[in-house]
Amino acid sequence: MNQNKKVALITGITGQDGSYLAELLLEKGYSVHGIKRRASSFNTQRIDHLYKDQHENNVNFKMHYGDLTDSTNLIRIIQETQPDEIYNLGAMSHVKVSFDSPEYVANVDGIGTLRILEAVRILGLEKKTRIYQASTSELYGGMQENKNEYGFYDENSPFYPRSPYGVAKIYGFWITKNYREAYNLFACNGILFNHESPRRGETFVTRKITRAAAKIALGLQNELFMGNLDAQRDWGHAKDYVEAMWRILQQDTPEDYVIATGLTTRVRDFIKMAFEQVGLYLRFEGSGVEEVGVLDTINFEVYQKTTGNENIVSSLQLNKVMIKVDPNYFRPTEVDLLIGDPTKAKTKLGWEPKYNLQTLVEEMMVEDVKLFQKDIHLTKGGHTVVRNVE
Ligand code: NDP
Ligand code: GDR
Repeated sequence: MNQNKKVALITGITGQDGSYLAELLLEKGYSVHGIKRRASSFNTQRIDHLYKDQHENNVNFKMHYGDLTDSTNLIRIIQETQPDEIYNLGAMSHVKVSFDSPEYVANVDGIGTLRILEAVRILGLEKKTRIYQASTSELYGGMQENKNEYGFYDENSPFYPRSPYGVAKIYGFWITKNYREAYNLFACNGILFNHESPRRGETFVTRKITRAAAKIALGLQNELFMGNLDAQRDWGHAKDYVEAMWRILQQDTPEDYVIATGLTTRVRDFIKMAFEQVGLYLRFEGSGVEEVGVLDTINFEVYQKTTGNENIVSSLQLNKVMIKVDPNYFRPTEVDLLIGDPTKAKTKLGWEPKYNLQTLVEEMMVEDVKLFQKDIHLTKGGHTVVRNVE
């Protein structure tokens, strides 16, 4: 690795954000180290394009096996790499799944953060190493009375987490703040609202929808089972949000920042936007969208308009029931509405998102249509293509 470059260590590098952040830091001339978990099959699809033969000169991207549950491993990797910046993005990040594995989530998402902070202290790197902690809008829990006077969550809004994930992350938030105050560490929380992309994990709601819309348009799928269609989220693009992470660590003083778009959208409206990208328009059976209750079983009708996208749509049986609400996707406690106020980030960090929800949905749909068109070609060529469905 090149000795003169700034060094970054990313936990969670194989995830959505880790992959975009690695790209950004390499573009900025960093040497990038990432921690990946050992798995029984390949888990590096999102970063394979960054990988270089380690025997070449000046390789600036290196992976290390590791896990946030293993202090010895974290201490060793941090000692070896001597990072200027650590981005702690590793987490079991699925809110619904956290109800199934609450102890594991506490260990990884909560205590894992402590392990990183302690490793930096044990190694005497307090003055050298800056730390970014991936905090989340799930800390607010959607408590409407805790929004600020303008109706947003900001850096001063109280927390009220509503899942084992949120509770584990609140430990991560406070231990980061505590180590900053107790030991003068340059450790910051980015309180990021939902952010998505074509690389989003397939079981999060936006990607589940864009994949399904693409498959339905291509005639590969007939039905989509969803959870709470009335949840509202402040959705941005992951590429914009990793830029904010980097900016947070370039400041003179360590502080916490909300990163959000300031707009919120219902899940059902995201569905409509995604389907419209492939020329499919949704309406509810016998009633307008607004009249349907949250927990009802809902049947959608799909109809087609002439939009110029007809070439994508194939063998679709119109007016067939396509989308149903399955209570299995409901959470024991739900976060109904999130909307963030990014004013501090915009004024202090000079952060400005390049995407809006429309361009985000367009990009995700284009990529998912391409993905499944490729599958169709492969299948026609006699190959077996297996992709999991949620
Ligand atoms: P992903 O789920 O896409 O990625 C999570 C990453 O963490 C993966 O690389 C995963 O590895 C790794 N990981 C999981 N468990 C462990 C472990 N025990 N030890 C080490 N690494 C582990 O999440 P995102 O990229 O979307 O999010 C990045 C971070 O930001 C997470 O901490 C998330 O909680 C937080 N966040 C995300 C938001 C969003 O909307 N995306 C919003 C706010 C916060 P593997 O690939 O092997 O599973
Ligand atoms: P979230 O994201 O829980 O906000 O956490 P997710 O996309 O899973 O859910 C968003 C909302 O959609 C509702 N929903 C469904 N969700 C999923 N996954 N599948 C469904 O079928 C479905 N139907 C409706 C959910 O109930 C919820 O209200 C994400 C993660 O990235 C966290 O790691 C991060 O901290 C927060 O965003 C900010």
